Amino acid sequence: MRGSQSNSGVSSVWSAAGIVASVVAILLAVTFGVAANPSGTSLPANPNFASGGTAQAGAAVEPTGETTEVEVTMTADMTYEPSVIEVPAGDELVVTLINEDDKNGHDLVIGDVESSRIQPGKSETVNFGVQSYSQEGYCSVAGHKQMGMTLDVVVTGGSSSAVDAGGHAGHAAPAAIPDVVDAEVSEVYPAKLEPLESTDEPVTHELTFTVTEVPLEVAPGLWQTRWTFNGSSMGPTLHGKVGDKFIITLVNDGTIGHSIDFHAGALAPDVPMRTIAPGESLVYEYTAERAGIWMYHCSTAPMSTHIASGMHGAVIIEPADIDPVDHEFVIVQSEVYLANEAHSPEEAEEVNADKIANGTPDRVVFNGIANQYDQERFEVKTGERVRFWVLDAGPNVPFAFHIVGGQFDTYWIEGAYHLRQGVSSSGATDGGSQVLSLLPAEGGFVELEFPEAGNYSVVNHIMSEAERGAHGYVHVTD
Ligand SMILES: [Cu+2]
Repeated sequence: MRGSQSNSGVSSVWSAAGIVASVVAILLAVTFGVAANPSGTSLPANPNFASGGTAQAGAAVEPTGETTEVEVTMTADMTYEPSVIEVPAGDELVVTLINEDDKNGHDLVIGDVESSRIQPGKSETVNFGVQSYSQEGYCSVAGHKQMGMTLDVVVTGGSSSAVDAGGHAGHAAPAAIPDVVDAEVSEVYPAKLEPLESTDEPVTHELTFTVTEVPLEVAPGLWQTRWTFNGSSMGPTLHGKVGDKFIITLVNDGTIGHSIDFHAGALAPDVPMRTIAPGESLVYEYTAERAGIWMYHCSTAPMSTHIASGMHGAVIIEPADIDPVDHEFVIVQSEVYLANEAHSPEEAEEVNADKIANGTPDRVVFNGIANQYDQERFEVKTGERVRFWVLDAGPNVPFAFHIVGGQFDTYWIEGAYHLRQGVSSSGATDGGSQVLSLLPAEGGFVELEFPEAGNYSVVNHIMSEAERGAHGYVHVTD
């Protein structure tokens, strides 16, 4: 839907959606707080969120000393079978979980009890304890619950008022996660692009992309468990020219299924873009036929979650006659959706898939880390020619790339120059450009010279996104 909006309209649509979501969340909380739905067994019920007190009253149930044993299969369609478990009130619930999804790890959370992440073909028996009220169980792998991987635990014979009406209060829009005062990014992602070695011969690029799931810094002092290509805040930048061949070996060292989709090569996606299970690998081969700054990303569902977790990057295929410059930098914008306020790797949690679906990022970032180029600025000198390669990896937020105090004399987007060293595509010589406007997956480059020494802000000119971290500086010296 957002893709069809003009850029100027997007920011207002965005904030309007945010306001609507907040109002709806508040209304829900108020409605349920008053009505205290007496029987709705499909509602999530977490006593920790109880606001009306009804859940606590209903939760006190005599243990029967009996055990209800159930076998539940986890499927590749992101379902549990059966999807409803009936348990007499006071029984212990023991579930044998069998993962029949051949690509993904899954788990099951019921109340405070969580199974381990069960790998394809494996099973595990878990005691979820005495059941006193109906509640929803779900898979805690980021994005899976949102894809429908839930089941209902229906407690029979107990107090019918056991369902916690306050559960919805826990879904109200969370408070913004604040910046960490005086924190510095421990490892800044290098934005500098080295020039290609000059050869007219096609080059073969052979690389291994290893998928890992590791804690990384996403803003100064803030951490998140990221899903990565090769362990960094975004995947490596590949750089070549038309005619070059790329042979990428994808190795899945994660705990769930992953995949890769390179926009830089045209091919049938069926086989090379398939999801592979943990421990598996595949080889993805393509030849670059067209110039561009092409996105690549994990294409395993839900794709928004995999992209927002860090599984994206750029392939730069230079146009054949590109002009020489003194410096080249790469900026890939993406969004960060935090599940918690983690100030250390140990506290880090996976992405919050609800925030992705609601379009409420905590941070909007360049090369995977908010504000990192405020700390390590792009260093250039007056009069030097500088090229910025820019890509919007999304998954959701547009990118109005702008440099405060700068004007672009060269503007190339999605395969074509609109302006080259001050000459427009229609031959005019008096035009200039202020913003490179990109929707998710679009890319291009701009060039400019800086007229005098100073500090020039690099921003997403959708200013709320700049304020969320899509900001850096060019430091210009004489
Ligand atoms: Cu993935």
